[in-house]
Formats: sequence, C-alpha cells, structure tokens
Amino acid sequence: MTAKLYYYNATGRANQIRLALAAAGISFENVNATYPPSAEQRKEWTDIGMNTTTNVPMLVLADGTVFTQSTAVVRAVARMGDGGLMPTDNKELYMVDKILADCEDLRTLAYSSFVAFGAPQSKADDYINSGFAKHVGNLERQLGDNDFFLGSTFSIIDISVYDVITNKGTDIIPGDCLKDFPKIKALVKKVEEQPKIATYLASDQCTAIPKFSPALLGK
Ligand SMILES: N[C@@H](CCC(=O)N[C@@H](CS)C(=O)NCC(=O)O)C(=O)O
Repeated sequence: MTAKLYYYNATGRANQIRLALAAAGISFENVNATYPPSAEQRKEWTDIGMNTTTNVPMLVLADGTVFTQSTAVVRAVARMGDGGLMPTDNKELYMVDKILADCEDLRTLAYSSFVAFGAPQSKADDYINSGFAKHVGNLERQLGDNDFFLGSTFSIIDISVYDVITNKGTDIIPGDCLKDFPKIKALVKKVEEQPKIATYLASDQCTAIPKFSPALLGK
C-alpha cells in the first residue's frame, strides 16, 4: 500500500502537500473527487477524517494514519521521510511557523479574490494590482540575500512559498507578477531545481493535475 492523498483533480490546497511528499521521498497516489463534491463523497471523507467541518486535503499513510488540515499535514510530512525538510532549532522552527502563516495569509487572500468563487471583479483586480505584490514583498524581505529561507538549507518553507507564488501568482496573474521581486523569482527557480521536486514536476502524476488559470481571477 502507498499513501493516499484525497482531494480534487486540482492543485489548490493539496499542491504544497504533494510537493512536500515528493521532496520527502514518500510515494503517494491521488484519490480525486469531482468538484463540487456530492453528499455521499463528503460522507466518505468524514468517515475517514472524522471532522464535521472539512476533511480534504486529507492524507492517509500506508499504515492507516490520517492527517487533515493542509498546514498541519504539510508540517507532518516535513517531519517524515528522507527530505530533511523540518529544522530542529527553536529559532528556525519559529521561522517555519511564521512563513507558513504568511503563505496561508496570501492563499486566503487569493481564494477570497477569485471571481470564479463569487468575488466581484474589483476584488480580483485589487489582488492582481496590489494585494499579491504586498505579500510577495513581505516574503522577499524575509528571504533577504539567502538562497533559501533558512539560509543555505532547503526546507518546507521554500516548498510552501513556491506553491503559493506559483499556484496563486504566476499561474493566474497575467504578465510577470514577479518582475519587482528578483529574489523570490530566483527562489522559485532554485526550488524547481531540487532533484526530487524536478522529478516530481516532470512526472505524469504532476502534469496530469490541471493548474489554476487566470479565469479564476476573471482574466
Ligand atoms: N483549513 C482547511 C480548509 C479545507 C478546505 O476548505 N477544503 C476545501 C478544498 S480547498 C473543500 O472543498 N473541503 C470540502 C471538505 O473537506 O468536505 C485546510 O487548509 O485543509
């Protein structure tokens, strides 16, 4: 048995978990539901994840251990496998929590700006024209002149930043939304060059999943 990742045939909140699994060397299969999910589908998820709120993305390990809440799942994965993705030093652990929270703020802003999910076009335009840049600027400030957020060591932070910058930025915002952020742009390239990430990004498993598109922002 291999690990199973329950979600949709979409990048979304599962994307950073898939990238972390790949970087940790944990093989997994996607168990995709159609969107929106049916009542039967939700019941199936609830039977496994037990949450009466939300359950997907949900990771079930080969031994049956269940993980829900994407930001907790991504940390759990970083502590597993052979990727060395989670530091042990207290100051670095704070940085992990801090930057993952920064990424989550940007994800939340992006979702609330999606015309396709009911936001007015003016909100999507604000995201494109200033909201995204405000958050990326704050990430770039914290990256500074380092190769990675923890200095020279690639970690779970870089994966989460990569996910949010691509999935909620370069994939959906027309033009070069990183033109004012050369350090984050360089980080994106460095993450893509990590051997396990590069292998995953080129895999059929990854390319089969449709990326988010500018249509989400009405573009
Ligand atoms: N805070 C949760 C949010 C989960 C969530 O909103 N999941 C969405 C997809 S991104 C969903 O469709 N959930 C339906 C369900 O779990 O029943 C997380 O980060 O995992």
